[in-house]
Amino acid sequence: MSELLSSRNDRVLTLTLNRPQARNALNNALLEQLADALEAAQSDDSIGAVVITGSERCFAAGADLKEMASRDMPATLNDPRPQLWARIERFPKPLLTAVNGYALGAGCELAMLSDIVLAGDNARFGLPEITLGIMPGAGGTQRLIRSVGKALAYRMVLTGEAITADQALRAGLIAEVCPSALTLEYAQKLAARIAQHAPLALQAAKTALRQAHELSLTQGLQQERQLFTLLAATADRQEGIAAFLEKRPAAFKGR
Ligand code: CO8
Repeated sequence: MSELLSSRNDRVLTLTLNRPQARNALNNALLEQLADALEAAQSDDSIGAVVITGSERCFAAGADLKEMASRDMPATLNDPRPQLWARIERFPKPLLTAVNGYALGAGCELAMLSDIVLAGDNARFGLPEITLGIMPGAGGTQRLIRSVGKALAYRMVLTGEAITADQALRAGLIAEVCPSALTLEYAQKLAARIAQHAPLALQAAKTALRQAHELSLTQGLQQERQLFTLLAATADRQEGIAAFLEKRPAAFKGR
């Protein structure tokens, strides 16, 4: 059976990590399948948003330690992983994660890379790399501190201890805590609500939000204005405003 399952419901694609024997550890093959699936979703106009999930007990237990154990420094230097992560990160459409159980190491990094994280009340987020004599290497230090701030980021990275879903919610790491049996359903419903909006507007909004961590406020405001101005050239902008004024639902076309 494939280690990445995919299913479609209307405009939402769900990708399910499926390596239960390794607690969904993200080996290179699985990361590559994820990158391939997202690139296919990118060029498929009928997909408006993607949800990545794991099992009810485990989202992903991190990088595959059996694979990693065999890599020395030169092999780590030439590891295709950074390129695989970059391909996943480039996905321009809304990307949600529905997390139940453990999201550790690279699993936590995958959730942090996504745009919106929903978590079951049984979820645990952690970066345990320090306990293995290593450190986070796929965005863990950089994304965590930007998302939860200094105090919790240092504590999590230097102790390797995980936090609960409620702590993650309070810290701003995730958007919502759900009963674990409903996490995926809630995430799919949220993704469906998002996916009904104009695709170009969603993409522009995502681009602007992402740049907030890269640019100065002045540069970010300029880029926001440019993207806002570009959207004025879209048919969907005319349609969205006309639909509001005519008191009818908008029929967006992605143009
Ligand atoms: N990699 C490979 N196999 C794993 C992993 C993993 N990360 N996690 C669990 N497994 C395997 C176990 O070895 C075990 O296999 P086997 O049956 O053959 O012995 C099987 O899954 C079941 O594991 P457990 O019995 O431990 O399952 P539990 O349900 O009791 O516990 C946990 C689940 C809590 C998730 C536990 O397995 C665990 O702590 N796993 C390791 C978590 C961890 O340390 N993750 C960090 C990995 S390092 C990382 O992500 C760094 C990324 C940096 C990348 C940089 C690239 C450039």
